[in-house]
Amino acid sequence: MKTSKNMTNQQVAKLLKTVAAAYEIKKQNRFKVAAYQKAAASVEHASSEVKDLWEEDRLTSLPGVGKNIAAHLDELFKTGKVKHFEQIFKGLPQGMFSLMDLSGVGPKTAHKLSRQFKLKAPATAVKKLAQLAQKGKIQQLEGFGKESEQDILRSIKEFAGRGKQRMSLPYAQTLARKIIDFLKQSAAVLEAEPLGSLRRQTPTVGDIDLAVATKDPPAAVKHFLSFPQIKKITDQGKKKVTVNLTTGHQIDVRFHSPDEFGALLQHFTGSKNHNIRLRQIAQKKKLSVSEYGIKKKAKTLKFPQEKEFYQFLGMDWIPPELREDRGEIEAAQKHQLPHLVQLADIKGDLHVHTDFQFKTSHDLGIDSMKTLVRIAKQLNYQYLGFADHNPSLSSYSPQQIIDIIKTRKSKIEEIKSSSEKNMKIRVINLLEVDIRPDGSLAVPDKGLEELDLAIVAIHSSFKQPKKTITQRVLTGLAHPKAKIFAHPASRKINHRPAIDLDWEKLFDFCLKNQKILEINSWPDRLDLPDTLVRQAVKKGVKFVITTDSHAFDQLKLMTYGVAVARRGWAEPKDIINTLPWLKLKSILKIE
Ligand code: DGT
Ligand code: CA
Ligand code: CA
Repeated sequence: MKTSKNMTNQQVAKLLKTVAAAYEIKKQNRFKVAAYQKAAASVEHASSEVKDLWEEDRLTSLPGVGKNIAAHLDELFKTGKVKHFEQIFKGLPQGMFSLMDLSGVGPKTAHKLSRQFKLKAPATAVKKLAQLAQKGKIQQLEGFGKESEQDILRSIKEFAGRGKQRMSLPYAQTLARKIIDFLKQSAAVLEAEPLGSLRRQTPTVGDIDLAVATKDPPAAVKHFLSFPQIKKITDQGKKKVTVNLTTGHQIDVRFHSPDEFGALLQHFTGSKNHNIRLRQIAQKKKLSVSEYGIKKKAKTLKFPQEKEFYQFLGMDWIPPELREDRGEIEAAQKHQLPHLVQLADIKGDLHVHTDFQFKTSHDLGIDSMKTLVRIAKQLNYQYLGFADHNPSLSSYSPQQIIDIIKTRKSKIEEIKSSSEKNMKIRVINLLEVDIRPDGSLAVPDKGLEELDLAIVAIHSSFKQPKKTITQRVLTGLAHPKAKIFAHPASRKINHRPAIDLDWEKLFDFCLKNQKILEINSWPDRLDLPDTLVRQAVKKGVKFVITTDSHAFDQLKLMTYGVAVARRGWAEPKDIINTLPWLKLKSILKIE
C-alpha cells in the first residue's frame, strides 16, 4: 500500500485496516489483528486530524492507539514510510487490499482471489475481478460457486455506486419506523426491531438493518417485498433480504424464528468491535456465538431474549448505545454499567429561539413564546429557557442592544407570570451570545445583567489556531453571566469539522468554574460529540441537553441529544436539566 507523510484520517484508517488484514493472513495472534482494527475505527471517527495530533505529541489520546501503533504512525508522518508495515505486507499480492473495499470480501477471500488471478496492482484489481466474474471464472475456483460469484458482482456494482452520504439519525429512524409499522401489518411478523448503527443511535447511519421474528419466514419476506418504496431487490435469501428504495437507501432485513430473536438482535446490532470482544470472551469459555445462539460443544442454545444471551456470557445486558468496545464489556462483567439518562428524565429545555422581533446576527425562531410554553407543557416540562441570538452588533449601537434586551425582558416577564400561574411552568430569560474572535462577548455587560444567564457560543472564525481558540472560549466563558457553552465543537456533520480546541483544558475549566457544556440535539450538530462527552463525564463535568429549536415542533428533537448523552455514558446526575426546577434554579443561581 502506498504511504506518504501527508495521509488523511481516511487513508490512515485504511492503512491500519490493511495491516490488520495482513496480520490475519499471516496468522499472527488475533489480539494484534483486533488492535489494528480498533485503531483504524478510532482514526476513522476522530474529531481532529491524526497528523495534527502527531504534531502535538498526542497520538495516544486516540482511543485504541497505544504506544506501539503511535510509534509506527510517528515513523509514517516523519518519513512517509513504516518499515514494519512494509515487512508485514511483503509477499502478499497488493491487489488484495483493494478487493477488501468490496462488501462481503474479507482478507481471506481477497487474498485467495488476488493470488489465483495474480491481481497485483491495487489500482486495477477490482476492475479485473469484475471482468473475471463476468466471464464466469470465479465460480470455477475451489471454494467458490455461482452464488459467490454473483455476490462479488453485486458488491462491485455497489462499490461503483458508493460515495453516497450517510443518513442522519432522525432521517434513518423515521424511515425505519415507517418500515417497521408496515412489517407489523403482517400476521406473520411477530416482532420487528432496528439493528446495526440505527439501534446503537450513532450520529449517522449507513444502511438500515432490521430484525423480524417470524414462524413463517416466506410469508414475512413476501410481505416485506410488497413495501411500496422498494426499487430493487439486491439480495434475497431465506432469512435475509436486501433492497434498495427509490430514495437510494439500502435496507437489510433478517427473518429469524422467535426463539432465536435475542441472538439475532445481539449479533447484528454490532458494533463490529463489540462483537469481536464478545467472541473472544465466549471462546475462553469454549463457547461460540452467532446469530442463531451460543454453541456449547455440539449443541446450539437458543436465546429469545437478548438479556439472557449476555447473562449466559457472564455479564449484564448492555444498552446498544454503549456497544463500541469502549469498556462496556468489562463494566457489564463487574455489574458496573452506568444507569444511562433517558428522555423521560428530561425536565425542561434551555435553548429555544422565539419569534421576538429584532435584527440578530443569526436566525430568529418562528413561533411565539406563548406557543412554545404550551408545547413545553405538553411535554410535561417544568421549565423552558428562551435563548434568542444576541442583537446584531453591526445593526445596533451598544445602548440599542441594551434597550432591546430590556424590552425582551419585559415581554418574557409577562409570559413568565401567566405561565407560572396557569401552567406551573417556569420561563427562563437567556440569550445565545456570540464569543467574538478576541474572546469578548457580543453583548455589553449592562445587557448581560438583565438576563438570568447567557449561553455563549462560537458562530464565526472557526479555524483559529488551537491555542487562540481555546483562550477565546475560556475568556468568553469566564464572564459571570456565561454559564453554558453551546454546541462546543461547532461541527456540522458532513459539512464542517469540529474546532480544534484543547478539550481537557476546557473540561478542567468547566469543572473548576461550574460552567455547563451543552449537548445540542440538532441533527447535523449532535454536539458535543459522544466520545468527548464520555471524556468530560469521566471528569465530572455537567451537561445540559437542549434542542436549539427554531420552531415548536423541534422541541421533540430532544431524543437525539439524549442519544448522544447515552453514547457518552451520561447518567441523570451528569445532566442538569434532569433536575427539578428548584434545584436547577439554585445551581444556575437564577433569582
Ligand atoms: P452503518 O450501516 O455503516 O451505519 O453501520 P452498521 O454498524 O449498521 O453496520 P452494518 O450495516 O454493516 O452491519 C450491521 C451490524 O451487524 C454491524 O454493526 C456488525 C454486525 N455484524 C455481525 N456480523 C456481521 C457480518 O457477518 N456481516 C455484517 N455485514 N455485519 C455483521
Ligand atoms: Ca447498518
Ligand atoms: Ca447492513
